[in-house]
Amino acid sequence: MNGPTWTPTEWADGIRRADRAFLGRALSLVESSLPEDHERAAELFSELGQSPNATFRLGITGNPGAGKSTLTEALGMHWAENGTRVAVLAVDPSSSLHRGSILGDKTRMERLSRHPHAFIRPVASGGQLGGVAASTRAAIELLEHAGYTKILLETVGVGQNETDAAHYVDGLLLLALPNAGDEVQGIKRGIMERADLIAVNKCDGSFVDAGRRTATQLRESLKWFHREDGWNVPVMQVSAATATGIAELDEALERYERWVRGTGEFDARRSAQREHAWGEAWSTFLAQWADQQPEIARLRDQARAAFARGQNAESALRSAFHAKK
Ligand SMILES: Nc1nc2c(ncn2[C@@H]2O[C@H](COP(=O)(O)OP(=O)(O)OP(=O)(O)O)[C@@H](O)[C@H]2O)c(=O)[nH]1
Ligand SMILES: [Mg+2]
Repeated sequence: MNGPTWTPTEWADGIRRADRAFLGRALSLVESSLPEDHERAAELFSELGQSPNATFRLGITGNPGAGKSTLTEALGMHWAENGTRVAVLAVDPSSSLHRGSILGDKTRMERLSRHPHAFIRPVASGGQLGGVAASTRAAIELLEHAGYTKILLETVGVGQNETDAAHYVDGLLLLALPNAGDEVQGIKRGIMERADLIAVNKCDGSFVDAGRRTATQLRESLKWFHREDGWNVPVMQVSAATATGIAELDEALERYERWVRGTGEFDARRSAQREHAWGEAWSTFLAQWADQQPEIARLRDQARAAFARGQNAESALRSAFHAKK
């Protein structure tokens, strides 16, 4: 990334002041696919030190069109108006193809994006060095160093490895929709199992009754899932568009946060996520480092040639590296 050459200390001070220019550039560094940008980011992180723990990271998931962006704005506004500093990361799988849907989301979060207590950042879902999970985690840490205490992560990727929100959030909110039939909507079992809270959105106008019925159905189906940690997943009824039920949702979230911190589950999740981060960082680092060692690169090329001739990849690598000719 080109641009001003700030020293790591200047960078870190800029981040701590939540200077938007510094923050924006630092976020681009961690999203970059250039190794030299990652070197600069690594320097910045070592200057920043350990990230604050008193933050809450909430993932918002749900089928396309469930109202994730609208709810992100409504909840974000609720927090920002109460003096909480809130940052939004919108992970959108389609953004690596074209930026269209991100722009759509941005305009939908128009009020929040103008709020002085808020910061909104679209996250592209491809091309980052070390993968989406690594750059999203780094982005979250930067935002926390900048003093944002609530981090909202809009994602559609629950259950998929790369964009899996479980790798970086403290709580997951699933958005459902009122539905008239008796079948519970096409929400995958895996997502139901992972949600810490469920909100039936669009409970407004003619959907209020259907929303209430859907909430009851969802509560019924939750009985079939056994949560080992004993948390009772609340099912809320909200309307993101009219900001109805948002204060109640916030209360439920506070209850959840108190519970998750109180049981030690919060720390357990964060350290499991850190372990995961370590694994990813180690593989990325190792691969880059190894490519720079002439002897290793020579054996890699030898294996690659065998692979090109039709040998199985792993067997080609194993024979090249064991043979060490
Ligand atoms: N009636 C009603 N419409 C809503 C509500 N929330 C969102 N919508 C509408 O539903 C549509 C989709 O909302 P979004 O917030 O973009 O949904 P999303 O889940 O972010 O969608 P993707 O990011 O594309 O998956 C928009 O037209 C919204 O205006 C609500 O509470 N009530
Ligand atoms: Mg959206």
